[in-house]
Amino acid sequence: MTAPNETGYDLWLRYRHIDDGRRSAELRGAATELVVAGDSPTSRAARDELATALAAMLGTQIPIVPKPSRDGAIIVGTVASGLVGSLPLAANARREGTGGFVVRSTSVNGHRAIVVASTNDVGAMYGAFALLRAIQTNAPLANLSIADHPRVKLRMLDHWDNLDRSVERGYAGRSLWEWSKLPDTLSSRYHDYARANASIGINAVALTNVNANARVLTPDYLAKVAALAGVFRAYGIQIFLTARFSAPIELGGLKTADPLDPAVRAWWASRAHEIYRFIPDFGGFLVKANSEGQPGPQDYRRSHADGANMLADALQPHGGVVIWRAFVYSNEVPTDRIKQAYDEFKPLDGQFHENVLIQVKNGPLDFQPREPFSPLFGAMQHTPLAMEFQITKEYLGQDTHLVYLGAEWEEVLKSDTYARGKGSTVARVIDSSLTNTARTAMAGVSNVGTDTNWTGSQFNQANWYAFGRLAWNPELSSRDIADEWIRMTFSNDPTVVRTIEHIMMVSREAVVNYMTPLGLAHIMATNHHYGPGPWVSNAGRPDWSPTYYHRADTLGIGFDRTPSGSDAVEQYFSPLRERFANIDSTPENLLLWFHHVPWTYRLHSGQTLWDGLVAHYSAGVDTVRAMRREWQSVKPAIDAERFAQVDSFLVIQEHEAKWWRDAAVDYFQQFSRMPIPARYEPPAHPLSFYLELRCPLDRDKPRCPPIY
Ligand code: BDP
Repeated sequence: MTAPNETGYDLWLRYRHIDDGRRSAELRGAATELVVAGDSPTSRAARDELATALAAMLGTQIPIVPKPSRDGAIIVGTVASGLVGSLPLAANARREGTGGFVVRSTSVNGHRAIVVASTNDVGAMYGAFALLRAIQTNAPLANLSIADHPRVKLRMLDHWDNLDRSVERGYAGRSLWEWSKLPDTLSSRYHDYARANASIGINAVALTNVNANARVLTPDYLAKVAALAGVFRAYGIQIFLTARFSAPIELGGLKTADPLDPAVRAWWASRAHEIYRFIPDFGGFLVKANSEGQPGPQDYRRSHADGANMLADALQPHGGVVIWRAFVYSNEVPTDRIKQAYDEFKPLDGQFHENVLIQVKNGPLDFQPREPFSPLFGAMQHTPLAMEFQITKEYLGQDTHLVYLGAEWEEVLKSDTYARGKGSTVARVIDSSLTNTARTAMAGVSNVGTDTNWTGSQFNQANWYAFGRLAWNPELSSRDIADEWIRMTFSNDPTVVRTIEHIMMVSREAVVNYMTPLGLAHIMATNHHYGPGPWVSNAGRPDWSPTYYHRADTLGIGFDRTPSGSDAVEQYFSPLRERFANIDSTPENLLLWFHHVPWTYRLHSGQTLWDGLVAHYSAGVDTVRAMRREWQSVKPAIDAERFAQVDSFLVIQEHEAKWWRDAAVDYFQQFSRMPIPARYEPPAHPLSFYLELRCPLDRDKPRCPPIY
């Protein structure tokens, strides 16, 4: 039987009818009636989700009753409701804290039941989603025993959405926020977006681009934001806005935005007051300042701490927080760009007010396919540091390339900073188990837009999903997360799960290989960041140019960041700094990040660096070819519509992997002057061909015409 076509709109919340007779009988026995305590908007959201999902999976409505009366009730509620039964269960639920819950197969008044209990409505809703996940992923229902809670308090999506509905680095259509129709018209997508986020524990969203427009802080827009907050609130989601640092000048008519100027401080205080009049549970501001031309406190010779603290003081009476980004670099500063965030922020450790978090990109450069973790993690132990991952794959093939980012993020989170000796992982900085800061946060730059499938491709949904799950618990394994997502999104068939999981798990190393192997970075085309451009040397400023990063010459390739070079290694704790400073102990996958390496250097494989570079580039292409074959093998189990979309994108990915590989190999060969080993295909075209390729001017989806 062929599966009915799906667009992907339903994400991982598909709740398809269960055809397997055994499983269907099991669920029928475990879900004879539904009891959801309370009538808050959040309890109603949980009840509606469960009722709709169970009806769809069973093919019949189950009764919603006020009290359990027979075997097989699903009972959801807070401990205070008294409905969720026994004391030990209540004690467990309490231990899980805010947002935490237990899901347990148990007995209530002599009847078999599944109980979802929490101390709070949002926790009970998360528990309901966890139960639905267990059902969708085929977990046995007779002995459920889940106790879980979020390890990170703010789990946030950052939308880089502009007020004209364009999306910076968005590859999935336009912005979801229909500003011109708000507040009177509420798109049904807002609700589905909130459900999807809540189902993975996301509890905050920044609606607007970090390259901010001050107008979002005006009453006209605040009324629109309040309407969105009205939809999101039931799902436990708080709204943040980006604050343009110069807003007091642009909106307030002041002559300055100096954070120490009393009039400026008063302006922000009254703006905050007004925001909270519209949105009483407003989360706070996300700020990009003195970065890439954005205004900031340094325009007035004040520090990042002065700027952040001024906004923090404005929000403090209302309980709001400032999330201040550490993504700063300046072309007036002559040092290695990757050192600058640390140089700026490390000296400010301890100077930020209590309601400030510093948001740090995972690596010290800019969301490249592979970077070492940012040395700020672990270095600022008196300041809450938020992780910033990029879900939208600006540098990793954007909408079309299949790249599962869970693997990348796991690598970052598991990295050991050695800040307090061995075991001081980045995850432990983020969840504060290492640093003990009261506030914790993880943010992901959203990949969501108006495309029917939300994220531009079916597999990009997995990255939204994985982000939420890792923000909930940074110790989760990306493989386990992939497993859940595949089961909910495609199928529980073991062969399908195994095959797709394999595709996903190899996909990240594939993209590293065909774009930037062995620690290369930032060698993509300028502006749109799509496709290879290692030859670019005039991208406006030196540290935007690929040649600045790869430094290929006839002697070798790579950026010397040892003490004899930029000494960026010095920003890491021992023993990492020594490990990275020494070419022999540097992990090979970061070799060219830290060293300028002779072409004839011997890699662990025994190959010369040049041969190894060609081997990695070729392996990237080969892996994509294998991914295509593997995808073909699951065809019978996937609906035609989604199958075909993924399949056609894999064709693009294979072409473009080869384009990347051939262009890079041609280009670097000019410097190595060594032959391409006979066992690898020669590039399809000479370098001049790639140099002359021009991508069409499509701002949203830059893509070169097929070239093979
Ligand atoms: C870079 C993007 C740019 C963003 C910037 C940022 O190319 O569009 O504005 O990051 O994070 O990756 O602020």
